[in-house]
Amino acid sequence: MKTIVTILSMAFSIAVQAQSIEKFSIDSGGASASEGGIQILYTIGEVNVQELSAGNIQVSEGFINPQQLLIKIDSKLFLQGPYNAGLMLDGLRTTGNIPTTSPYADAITCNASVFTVTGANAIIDWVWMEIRDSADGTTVIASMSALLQADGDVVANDGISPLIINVPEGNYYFMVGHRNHLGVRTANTVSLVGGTQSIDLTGNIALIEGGNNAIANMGDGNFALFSGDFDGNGQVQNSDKVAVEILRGTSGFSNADLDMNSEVQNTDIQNKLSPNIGKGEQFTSKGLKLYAKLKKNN
Ligand SMILES: [Ca+2]
Ligand SMILES: [Ca+2]
Repeated sequence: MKTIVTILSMAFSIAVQAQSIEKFSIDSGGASASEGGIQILYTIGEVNVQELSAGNIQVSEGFINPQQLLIKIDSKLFLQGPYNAGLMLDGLRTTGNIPTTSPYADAITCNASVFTVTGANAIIDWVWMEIRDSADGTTVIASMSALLQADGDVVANDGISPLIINVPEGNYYFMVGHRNHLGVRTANTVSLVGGTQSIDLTGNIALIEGGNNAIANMGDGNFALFSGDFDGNGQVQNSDKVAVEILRGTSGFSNADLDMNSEVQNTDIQNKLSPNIGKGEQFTSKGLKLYAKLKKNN
């Protein structure tokens, strides 16, 4: 809209100068203007491709390109590993072990200063978000890394703002994943339109595909993504346990650190992996998780 108005304004400005006619502006709501044998009629959204000329005046009209609305997603989720009484513990942050580069495929970065925030908005870790096709819940339309706050808010890489996604307005499945937790997908499509859309995955199990098989009931009204998927294959299995066992005693940013306190310990296995063996993601990820980048040795 802005483009065509500008073109028309410029064209008419030229005409005005050539004809020495008093200047005036064309508003953006649709109107008509005429001078020197040329009449311009326009409405917003109208496609009108033609050349107009009279004497030395020439006006070109073209396509109006619709501007895509920005969609903001204000989502919320909990991870079972660091979950503690309505918040998540930020042990990775306090030990300086969250990388400024996302571990997922897009490898976006953040400023280290986002990790200085404490309390409910302290950053816990990176998570992965996908917008999937309404006609096929396995087809990914858009995806991105995001940061997770202690109170469950999923934010952009500035540590504060809602995520902004670049997709046409419409209905989509929404999926969230984490490097050592089982991802979840919405049971139904979510309507995404311009403005900020709230998608809270912490308190209503009916929103989650697979219900109780997909997400852990924390017993206090909140639900959290199952911990224990060390190798990121979408299932918590004995093979995850075996792999974590040999990493006990190591520290840092590790998929084996299931409670996310920066240490790989027996408690990670006993409390955050073994109880979940047999659990699996309740949506199709087409084999290995597309979002998993970290492998066994991390
Ligand atoms: Ca696994
Ligand atoms: Ca741990």
